[in-house]
Amino acid sequence: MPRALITGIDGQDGRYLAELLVSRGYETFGMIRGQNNPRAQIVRDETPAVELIEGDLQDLSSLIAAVEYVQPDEVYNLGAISFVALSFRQPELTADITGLGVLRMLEAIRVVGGTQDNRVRFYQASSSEMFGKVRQTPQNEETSFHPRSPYGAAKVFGHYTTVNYRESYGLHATSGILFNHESPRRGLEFVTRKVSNGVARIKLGLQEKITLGNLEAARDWGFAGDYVEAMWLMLQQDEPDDYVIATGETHSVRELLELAFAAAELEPWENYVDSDERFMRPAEVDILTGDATKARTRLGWKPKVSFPELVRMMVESDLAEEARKAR
Ligand code: F7E
Repeated sequence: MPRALITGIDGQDGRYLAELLVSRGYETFGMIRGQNNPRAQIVRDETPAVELIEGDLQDLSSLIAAVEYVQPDEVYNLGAISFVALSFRQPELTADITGLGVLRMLEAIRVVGGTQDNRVRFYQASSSEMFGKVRQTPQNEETSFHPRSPYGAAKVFGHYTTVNYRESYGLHATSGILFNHESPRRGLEFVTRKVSNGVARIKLGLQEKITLGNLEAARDWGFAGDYVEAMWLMLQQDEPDDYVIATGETHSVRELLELAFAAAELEPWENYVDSDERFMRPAEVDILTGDATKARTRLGWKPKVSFPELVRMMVESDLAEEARKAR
C-alpha cells in the first residue's frame, strides 16, 4: 500500500485529495496543527480511513517526526496561509508558514533520508498568484513571476526552494502552479464562496446585500476536485517538473455575480451588491489566464467542470446548507 502525507489536510484541497488517495488505496496521513483543532473533525467525518497526526509548518522538529513516523512515498504540501488579503495584514506570519514552511518540509524529508534514490516524492502547492502583474498572457511554466502580495512573494520563495531541492539533492520535487480552484468546500472569505453563500442567504431572506471589493478583477476559475487529480498525476511521473493547472478561461467578478444570482433566480444582481474600499487590496492582481498545455499533453489532464457548472454547484450547495441551518 503506498503511503501519503498531506499538510493542510483540513483545507479545501486537502479534503478532496484525501478522498482521492483513500479511494486509490493509499494509506493516507494528514497533518493537523494546533491544540484541539475543530477542523480535524470534518476530516474524520469525511474520510475516517485517514490517520491524523500533529505537526506544524512553523516547527521543523514536528515535521521531522511526522516524516519519520509516516515513512511516506508521497508528500503533498498544501498547508499555507492562503488568503491573499490576510497576507497584507500578517506578512511575517505568511512568509513564515507559506514560504519558510516549504523549506522546513523539504529539510525534514532530506534529514530523514528521503532524497536517497528519490525515495519520497514531494508536491508543492505553488500558485498563479506568483504571476501577479502578469508579464505575458496566457501564463505558462516559462512566464516570469511578479508577485503582488506577501502571499505571492512567499509562494515564489516556496516554488524556487522546491526547484532548488530538485536540482541540489535530486529530490523528486514537483511544483504545481495552480490557478484559482473553487468548490462548495471553499472558505467563506474567498470571493466565489462569499458570493454563492451570500446569494443563498439573500434568496432565503437571511441577508440583504453582499459587500465586495474590486468587481473588475478577473480569474481563471476551475473546480478543486479536478485540480487534486492533477496533483496526483504529477507525482506519478518518472521525472519531477513544474506544471501549470488551469482552465484557460477567464471571468470577472461581475460575471461570477451574474451567473450566481441567475442560478437563484434573483435579478438584476446589481440590486443586491455593494462595493466597499474595505475589501480592496493595497496591490491587486487584475487578470489571470493559464495555459495548461503541458499538463494536457504530458499528464493527460484536463478540467471537467465548466465555470457555469461550478457556480451553479456552489449556489445549490449553499442553498441546501443554509436552508438546513435555518430549519
Ligand atoms: O479573490 C476580488 C479580489 O480571495 C479573487 C487563493 O486560493 O487563488 C486565491 O487567491 C479576486 C481578487 O482569491 C472581493 O480582489 C473582490 O482579485 O477569491 P480571492 P485570490 O486572491 O485570487 C490563488 C490562486 C491562491 O493561490 C490563493 O491562495 O476577487 N474580490 N471582492 C474579492 N475577493 C475576496 N476574497 N472578497 C471580496 O469581497
